[in-house]
Amino acid sequence: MPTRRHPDRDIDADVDERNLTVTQRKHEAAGVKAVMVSLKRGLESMGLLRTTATLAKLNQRHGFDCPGCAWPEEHGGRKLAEFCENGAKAVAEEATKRVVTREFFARHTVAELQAQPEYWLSQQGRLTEPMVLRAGDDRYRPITWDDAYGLIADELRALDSPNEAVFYTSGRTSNEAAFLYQLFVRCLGTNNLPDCSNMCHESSGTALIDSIGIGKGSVTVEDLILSDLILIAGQNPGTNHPRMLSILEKAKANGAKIIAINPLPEAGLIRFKDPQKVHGVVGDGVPIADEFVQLRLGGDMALFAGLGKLLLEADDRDPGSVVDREFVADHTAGFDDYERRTRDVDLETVLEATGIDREQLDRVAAMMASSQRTVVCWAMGLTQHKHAVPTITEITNVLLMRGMIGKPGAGLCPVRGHSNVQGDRTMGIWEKMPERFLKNLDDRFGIHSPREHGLDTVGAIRAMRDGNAKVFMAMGGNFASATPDTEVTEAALRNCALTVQVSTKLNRSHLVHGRTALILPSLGRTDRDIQASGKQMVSVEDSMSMVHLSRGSLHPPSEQVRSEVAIICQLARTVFGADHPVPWATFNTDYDTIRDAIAAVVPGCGDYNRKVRAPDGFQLPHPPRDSREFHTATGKANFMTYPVEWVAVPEGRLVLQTLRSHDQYNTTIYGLDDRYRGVRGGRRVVFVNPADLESFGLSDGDRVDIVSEFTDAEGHLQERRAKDFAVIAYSTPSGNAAAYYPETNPLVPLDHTATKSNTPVSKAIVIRLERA
Ligand SMILES: Nc1nc2c(c(=O)[nH]1)N[C@H]1C(S)=C(S)[C@@H](COP(=O)(O)OP(=O)(O)OC[C@H]3O[C@@H](n4cnc5c(=O)[nH]c(N)nc54)[C@H](O)[C@@H]3O)O[C@H]1N2
Ligand SMILES: Nc1nc2c(c(=O)[nH]1)N[C@H]1C(S)=C(S)[C@@H](COP(=O)(O)OP(=O)(O)OC[C@H]3O[C@@H](n4cnc5c(=O)[nH]c(N)nc54)[C@H](O)[C@@H]3O)O[C@H]1N2
Ligand SMILES: [Mo]
Repeated sequence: MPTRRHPDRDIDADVDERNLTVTQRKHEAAGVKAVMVSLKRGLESMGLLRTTATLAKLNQRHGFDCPGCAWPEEHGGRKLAEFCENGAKAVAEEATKRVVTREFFARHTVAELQAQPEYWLSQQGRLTEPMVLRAGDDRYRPITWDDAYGLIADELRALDSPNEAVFYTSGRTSNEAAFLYQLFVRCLGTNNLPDCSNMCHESSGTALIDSIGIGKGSVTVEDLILSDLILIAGQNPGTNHPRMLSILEKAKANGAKIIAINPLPEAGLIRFKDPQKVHGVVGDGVPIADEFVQLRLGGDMALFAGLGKLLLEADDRDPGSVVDREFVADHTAGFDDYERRTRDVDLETVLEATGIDREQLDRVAAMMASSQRTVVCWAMGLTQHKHAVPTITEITNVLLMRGMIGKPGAGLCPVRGHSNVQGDRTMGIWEKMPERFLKNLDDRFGIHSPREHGLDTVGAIRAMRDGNAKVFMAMGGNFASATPDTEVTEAALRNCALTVQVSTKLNRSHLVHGRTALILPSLGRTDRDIQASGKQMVSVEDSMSMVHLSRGSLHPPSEQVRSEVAIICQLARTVFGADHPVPWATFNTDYDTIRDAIAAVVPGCGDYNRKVRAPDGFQLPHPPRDSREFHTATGKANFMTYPVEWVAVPEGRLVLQTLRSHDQYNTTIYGLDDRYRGVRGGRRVVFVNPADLESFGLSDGDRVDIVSEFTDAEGHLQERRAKDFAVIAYSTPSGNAAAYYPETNPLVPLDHTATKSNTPVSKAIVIRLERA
């Protein structure tokens, strides 16, 4: 087994953005180029043998789950390695032979590292041993694991209440680790379990729980293939869920029509070349979208309200042809109210809010009216708006009216981000888990879980800012960079007595720290995990509720790196002592024992150890999908109505969305190119409609500061500034701009969150551009 390189120097990462070039944006995604890119990247950081060995195990039945995204495999599809460019990048990032050692930390003060961009930090390689930054010291020093656990235990004991501690989770954590983490936190006595989902699909969960009684999507991959119409709203699958494209291509081959709803003409929605098929290699690619609805940011709620009205009118012309009366009568509540309100929708308002023309609205309505099997897919373009929850509710209303839930080929498809973000929730990572789960937990272990709701991500930042939370621990992720209002968040983290980061790679959250700070290096998905009883495996849940095993096989970056499970168990033993009702030592020894506990506690997970070992794993129950049962307050699926909202653009201003380039995984930057959008060698760019540029007297390539404007809770006008961006004339609706996350997170106001879900509004920030 090849060992990892221990460099005595830093890894070069070209972070000079002065070589920025902009070319034509790409119309198609994937193709041979993508495969070449992925192999090259693997070769550079993993070496040839390791690259072939690793990519061959990706998403295989006996391999590991891709840490790239939560898109599922097809049934039986896990026999063949299916990989995509961005999955390979995610793997290479973790499986890299580069390492960050104690010598690295000795060479650099924290202040020096702070001056490095995120890209440089992640390029240094895998973390190899626990490090501590003590109060007053200028750099991280090695610490033993036992001393690290002791330090955390001391700080936790010093708190007046367990509610002064916050435990964040990012969505890569396995089901086993997530289950133990929430158990540890609830044994401590708090529900402060914010997670990345709070910034991601929280709005989907919130809307769907009210409407259909479960916060998860109602379709499988097979449903997509069977559907005759797929709407893709607010999602860029070519970059963020590339494997979804091959399913879309299959659906298209079966005759499905696809409607892309997006302010930007994203590559992949327009054309896709399948690298595993010959015609993808030589041909022009298959045009994916039959209709491209280039709507204004935040126009989706109005769009679906308008479509609802047109569908009701189509039903008037041919009663029963559009509204599924039987489904509505048997399975839903609130239709009359919905119908009355939707008939009143003003189509002029819809056209203004969306910026599309009446002909296109009619065309889309006609496609929906004649469809027998409709799926609607969505991601961050819908969830990160102030009116995200009502928007997703409106989409649900339209599908309910048409009886498109709980039948083959139709349904709701929120496409999740992190590879196990959905599983973490199932396992109890939520600041407000339902009573049934908590009671099961208490019964199984003889503990008393707290019932008072805990802090979500935004709540946690406020609590740390105000001195109400003093210990911050993160199971993965990069809290400092991923959260909104960077300046405020960084000050909040610095306000803590202790910050603890369980991580695989160096990131900014290690450098924005409390009075004392710990870095605890953990194994990743690709690493082999050996405990006292032998080799361990973990399990994950994908975007469509399929649960399956994942087995890493690579040699870990050092002997000192621990699994997340081991870290939690050892910490719990230090905090609670050996005499505790939870068998932490046993859990650590054999992960099957954790799965037995999961089977007893988590609804739908009975007989977990056996079911998860089936070749393709097993699917968690989903009452609406399985049997058209809706566990809501009314016992039916609810039509819910909210006043139609959209995003107005103030005079002389723009509304900015923050999004991902083709060369990053959230805050981990792989490189400075966004090939599909034609940007090379730089990330500090802002995409603006050419007419807007002209009206501001700016031209393509000019340097600007982006200044966001908002009113705070006291009604005062506030500003935030992100400096020195190049403007790029781009196809985006007039009044709308786009720039990359996390560079623009300083512009997102902390208190600017979605109604009901409290998700930061990362897709609609009012800005002005100032010449730099
Ligand atoms: N390679 C790679 N894969 C990833 C990630 C990654 O960073 N890199 N991140 C993972 C994670 S955690 C997540 S959550 C997903 C994110 O997956 P996406 O949601 O695809 O990610 P974003 O880049 O935020 O893209 C948002 C899309 O919505 C569009 N949009 C923005 N506002 C609106 C709007 O108001 N209406 C409509 N209709 N469209 C809008 C944007 O133009 C863009 O196409 O991807 C996951 N997969
Ligand atoms: N402005 C703006 N902000 C956003 C978004 C946006 O669209 N716009 N998107 C939001 C969304 S959708 C999300 S999901 C969040 C993402 O927020 P996070 O999940 O917090 O961020 P990531 O960048 O995915 O975290 C990367 C870090 O996780 C660690 N890591 C990776 N794998 C593992 C592992 O297996 N174990 C452990 N312990 N650590 C690991 C590495 O150290 C790496 O540096 O950001 C949100 N923030
Ligand atoms: Mo996400």
